[in-house]
Amino acid sequence: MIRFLHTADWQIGMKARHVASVGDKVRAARLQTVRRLLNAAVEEQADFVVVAGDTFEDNQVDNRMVHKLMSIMEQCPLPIYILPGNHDPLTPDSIYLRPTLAGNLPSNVHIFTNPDPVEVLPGVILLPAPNFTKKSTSDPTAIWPDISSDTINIGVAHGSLMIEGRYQADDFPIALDAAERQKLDYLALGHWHSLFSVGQRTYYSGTPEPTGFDEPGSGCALLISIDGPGEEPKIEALETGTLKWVRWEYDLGAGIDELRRWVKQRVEEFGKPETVLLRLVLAGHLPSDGGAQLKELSEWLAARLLYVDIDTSRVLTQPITANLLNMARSQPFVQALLSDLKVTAEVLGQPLTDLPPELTAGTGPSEELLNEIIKKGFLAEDAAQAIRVLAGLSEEV
Ligand SMILES: [Mn+2]
Repeated sequence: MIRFLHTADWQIGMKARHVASVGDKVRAARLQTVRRLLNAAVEEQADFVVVAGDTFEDNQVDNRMVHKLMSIMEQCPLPIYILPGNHDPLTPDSIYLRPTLAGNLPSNVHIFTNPDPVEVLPGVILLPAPNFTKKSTSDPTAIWPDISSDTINIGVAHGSLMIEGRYQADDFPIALDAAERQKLDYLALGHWHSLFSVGQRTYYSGTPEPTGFDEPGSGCALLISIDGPGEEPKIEALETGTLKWVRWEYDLGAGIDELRRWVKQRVEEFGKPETVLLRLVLAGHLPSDGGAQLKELSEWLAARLLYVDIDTSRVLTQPITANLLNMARSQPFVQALLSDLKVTAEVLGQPLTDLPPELTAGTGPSEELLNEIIKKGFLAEDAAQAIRVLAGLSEEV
């Protein structure tokens, strides 16, 4: 039996411009996470570690950061196999060709600089598919030679599985049956940041440390055990994340006091609030004195969490009805639009009750149009948002 750790998308040196004020902490956390996952690999008695691309944020990551990572890897007693991904491809300026790195690699660290199969243990073959560019329309796994099924064959690639609606044609598209076609026992993928699998043998490990607020299922690495050639791999996810990225949505309908209660209660449930980055997305109406109360809440959060961003771009600060009424009176088109939105929301079971009937007098959209809207996945939420946008415009006019 062999056992190895599959990880990817470390993105060491991440710029974290979206949370710039805590960028240093975010970068340090990524190194800490690498240390933790390598320790876990040793504790779990893995034979080696595979990093399936995007070890570095880009090919410009500074030498200081490179050295920090190398010294962490050097302390790991296991062989570590690194695949260049689309963030750190094998271009002429590749970080992997930089003399300070290439000339000082710890003896246990191996970079895949070509797609040749490598026998890492007797009877265990790694088939790497390094990225040589930032974008490509070719399947990176299509370059491997035929290989014997008497060995345990593990593909390592970085790109997008060709699932309709989830990939771009120039984003290293990977055939869904790549593992089958190549007689692989396991295909270790990188690029998608959330844990994801197709069948029993093709997995994205996800990033061991989330890079943003919209990466559910990230923050782990996979421990893979394979009994022998052709045997189904056993997969175990290990939690590795250092920081917690949280996105909450809240409608201000119940008032700011209720928001404050709701937020404080949820913050108390965090085991380590100082490791949490929070984006709180608000919607609805903010009363005229709401700004000061929100500021107070923001300060309360900032004192406890690592980072807080209260997103008020969907909030209406002015009473909208009068503006909309004026607009609707002078422009029949606007009135018809409001009417359509209102009826649509009602049909979808979420009536827009805060609009006066005068504003939305009308028959609403035709049944045909309505069916079309429902078919396209249009939600009442969108109707409410459309009205807010409209109200915002009416304030500007
Ligand atoms: Mn990538």
